[in-house]
Amino acid sequence: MKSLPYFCRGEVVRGFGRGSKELGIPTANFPDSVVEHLPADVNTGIYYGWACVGHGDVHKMVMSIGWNPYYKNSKKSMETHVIHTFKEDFYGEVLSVVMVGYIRPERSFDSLDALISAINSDIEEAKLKLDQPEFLKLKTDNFFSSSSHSPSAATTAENSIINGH
Ligand code: ADP
Ligand code: RBF
Ligand code: MG
Repeated sequence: MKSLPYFCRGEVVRGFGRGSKELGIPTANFPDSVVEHLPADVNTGIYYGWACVGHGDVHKMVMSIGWNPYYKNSKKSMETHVIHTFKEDFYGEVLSVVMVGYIRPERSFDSLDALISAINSDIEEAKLKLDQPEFLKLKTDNFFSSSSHSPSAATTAENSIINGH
């Protein structure tokens, strides 16, 4: 995938509310504007990379892009689970991410438990992969310390400038 690493940011919006309640794995959803800017070669599926909320610390993340076949969503989503325990929700804040690698395609499962196990193995794989020097260096990329982290900047025309790499 020649578009990786792929940098983007956007305001965290409300999704279906299923991540934390049903799965125990919250996912911060990006608005449509961010989803629509994805390059054509960034396929749907599960990715790993780095993420930061507002001006906060950079953490490991896993991201799901697509239609959640287990739930048969009609709308394409881009949802990030940040591998960190936050004290509070961060709806309305700006989430900055860099996607660095691809894990697997999205698929359906026979049970909710099977989906949860798959997500937990994705998290373990992401943790290991991101410790490799080539990926670790992106954690300190200037992208995460640049100034355009305000919700207004991220939701307006600036998306066309800040998405991409
Ligand atoms: P929604 O369907 O609205 O996205 P979720 O159940 O997926 O609801 O929960 C996502 C929300 O949980 C995020 O928008 C964020 O505010 C909060 N949250 C708390 N901890 C995390 C985390 N580690 N990763 C992602 N989101 C988190
Ligand atoms: N949903 C699916 O339907 N199939 C999947 O294979 C799948 N894999 C996921 C992997 C990760 C790492 C994450 C964070 C989410 C995944 N999801 C998948 C999305 C999940 O169904 C979604 O986060 C919840 O429905 C909450 O919106
Ligand atoms: Mg979510």
